[in-house]
Amino acid sequence: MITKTSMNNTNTPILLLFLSFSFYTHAKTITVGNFSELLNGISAAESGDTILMRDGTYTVNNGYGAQVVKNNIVIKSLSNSREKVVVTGGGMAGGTNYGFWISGHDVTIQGITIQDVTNHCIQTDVDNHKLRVIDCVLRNAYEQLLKVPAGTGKSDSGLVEGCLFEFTKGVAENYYTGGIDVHRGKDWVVRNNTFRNIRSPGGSVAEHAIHFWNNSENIVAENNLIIDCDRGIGFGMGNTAIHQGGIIRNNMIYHRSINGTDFGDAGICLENCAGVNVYNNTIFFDNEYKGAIECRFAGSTGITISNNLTNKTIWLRDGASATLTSNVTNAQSNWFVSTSRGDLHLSSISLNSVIDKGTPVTGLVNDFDGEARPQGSGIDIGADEFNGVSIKRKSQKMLQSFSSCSPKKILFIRGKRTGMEVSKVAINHSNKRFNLNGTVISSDLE
Ligand SMILES: [Ca+2]
Ligand SMILES: [Ca+2]
Repeated sequence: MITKTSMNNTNTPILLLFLSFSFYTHAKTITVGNFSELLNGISAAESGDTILMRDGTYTVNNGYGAQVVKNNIVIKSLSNSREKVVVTGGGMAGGTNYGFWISGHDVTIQGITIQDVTNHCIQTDVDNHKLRVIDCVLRNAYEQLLKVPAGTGKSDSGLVEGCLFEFTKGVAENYYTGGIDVHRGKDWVVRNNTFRNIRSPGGSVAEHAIHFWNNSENIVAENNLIIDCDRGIGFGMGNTAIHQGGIIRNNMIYHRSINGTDFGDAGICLENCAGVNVYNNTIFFDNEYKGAIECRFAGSTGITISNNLTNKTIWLRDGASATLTSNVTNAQSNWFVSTSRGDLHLSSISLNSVIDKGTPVTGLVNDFDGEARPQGSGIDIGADEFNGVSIKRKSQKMLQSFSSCSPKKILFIRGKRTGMEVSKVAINHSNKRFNLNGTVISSDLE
């Protein structure tokens, strides 16, 4: 059932006249437990209200989805467990258009899963402002998972943070799909999200995991993990309207080698983009595609590409220009913790090639993990700032040593990340022992 809780619940009669007014001016919470209650809750909500969704499955039963037309509404899970609060349609060919269709401004969707719909898990109306999608799962839509269509103005100040976008069977239903697809976006931040398997099954390449295209400006895409998607991050599209400004940094993008049909394409693609800064991303492809980062068309000017770590080309094509600084494009698999798992954190094997080898960039203050940069003597190339104690046991050598580590560092043994955090390291070369956190754990030092 639906329950409403006002922030004002005093029973003092003399104040009732005033409270009847303040009741409607104070935010309230509305708790719901199924899709019909969710629709009723959204209908009853006013600006500033929060709808709390109990754990459970919310089966879309109106063939369309939940429409949010009022401004300043929060819809979130009561438990903050996004896998336990599931809004589901009837499948990608099941006739349910959306999970949520949003024309209200300043709307937050948080801590829930939205899946198995025909069009989009979430779609806004045109010229939408301040959409926030936080800690959600968007999976299995026939078209793009999150869609912001083109109007005449801009859809501005959106935030997509900490979400998972995926196709659970490893590939999409058709090529006309993508992760985040925003037209005429301005001042959006897309950070700390994971994208998996946004891949075309045939016909043509799928859209990007993150795509801000015609007439977008000042977009920040940072600290995202993108695995096995046809295209990673795209600003602009085609040789038409210019995408202005923005930053793409600290993202990890991996694509495995796939037998059979695969449309693997660029990791980062700028098409007719002006003044975009692309720095400290890590891109590793085990497939055959040649371009890790691509800039296209003569409208692509004023672009800087710095400190990126790839095993594929940075490709300026079709008349594009860019300034390239301190990029490394010959990364090897063993420079990373585990390419097969898409874990592109640095291993100690990369020490001589990329660690402390980067160029300082204004605004670069942390890494993919949110850890402060620089660690050691300089910025590391790529998305990960190495924060480890590296020990090669069999070779009888210490690559680095620390008498104390603040903050804690991760222990690497022979280039592999262990689960051990190290706060204190002592090395005794006379008795061939080293001591981690007060415990002697090895005697094979020389
Ligand atoms: Ca460093
Ligand atoms: Ca790190």
